[in-house]
Amino acid sequence: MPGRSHWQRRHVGFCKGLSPPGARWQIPRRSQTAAVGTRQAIEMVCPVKLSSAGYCCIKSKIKRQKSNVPVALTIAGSDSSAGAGAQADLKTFTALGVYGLTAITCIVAETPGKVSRIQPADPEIVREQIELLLKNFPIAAIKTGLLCNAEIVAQVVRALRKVKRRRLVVDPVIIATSGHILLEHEAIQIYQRDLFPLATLITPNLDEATRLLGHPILDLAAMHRAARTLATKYGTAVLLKGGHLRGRRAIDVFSSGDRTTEYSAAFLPGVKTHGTGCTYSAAIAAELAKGAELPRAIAVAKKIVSSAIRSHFVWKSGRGKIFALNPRV
Ligand code: PXL
Repeated sequence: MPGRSHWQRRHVGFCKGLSPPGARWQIPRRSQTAAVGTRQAIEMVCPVKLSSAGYCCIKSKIKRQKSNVPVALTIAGSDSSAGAGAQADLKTFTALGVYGLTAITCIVAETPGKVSRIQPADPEIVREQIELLLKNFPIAAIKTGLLCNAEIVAQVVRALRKVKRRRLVVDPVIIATSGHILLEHEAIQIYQRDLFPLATLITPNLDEATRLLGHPILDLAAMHRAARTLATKYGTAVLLKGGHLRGRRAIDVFSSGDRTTEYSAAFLPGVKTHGTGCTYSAAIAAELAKGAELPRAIAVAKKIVSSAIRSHFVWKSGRGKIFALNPRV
């Protein structure tokens, strides 16, 4: 039915089987509106007078229709500048054709490069958001971002333990690109003891891995060793992001304990990125939600991040330039 709106196609399609051959369809004008599935909406397009049974039959068909768009949940902070946090995750999910849900852990007042203030959410409301969403949506993958404090990490662990077939990407957001410390010592301990073992994948950057291992990681060989050590230590797969080494290529090292693999892309200098880690882990979660295996999900996500940096936005601001990633396929 070319040229007809989704609304028209839906109702006309359902009514057609019930009408006599040659019946003329009433296609509503744009100004005529009625909610999808209501009796008024169905009568507006149907060429015959419907009996109650006919109406019920159409209505139940409309009700039974279900979407097959994959669903992913992000448990993360809100970044006012929308380059990182839950906002970045939602943009990435949408770019990859995944329906995104959010459980907000804190509100961060910031612009790229400067965190001004962080207001944590009540840990109970964080858990309630997650549990409510898990009960009501077919969530195929979950990612965590900034969890803010020890109480919130504990509640997130409590909610996630109940998830059966868990596809969970944990981005251990400890330090912002600006250098701002985002997580205190006690929270990091709960991550290590309780959250990492639940994860399908953890995605530390070099600063975060240094904090977890207690020693600096200075070159690619050290990255391979560190990725293996972290995978063994926490019993989960690890993607150690090397973007901060500032070579000609941005190389990440994946380890699932027994072997390590490199994911490499050209390093793009001069773009002051903010939210690359969030975008990367969200893209991995989105691909997992679509059914990809971990190595393929990482490969696709790496391409998305590189493209988001390459096609960045830039604006003039009072103190120079302001950059934003542009996640798209
Ligand atoms: O990029 C780390 C990060 C994650 N999540 C939120 C943030 C930031 C950085 O500041 O604000 C909400």
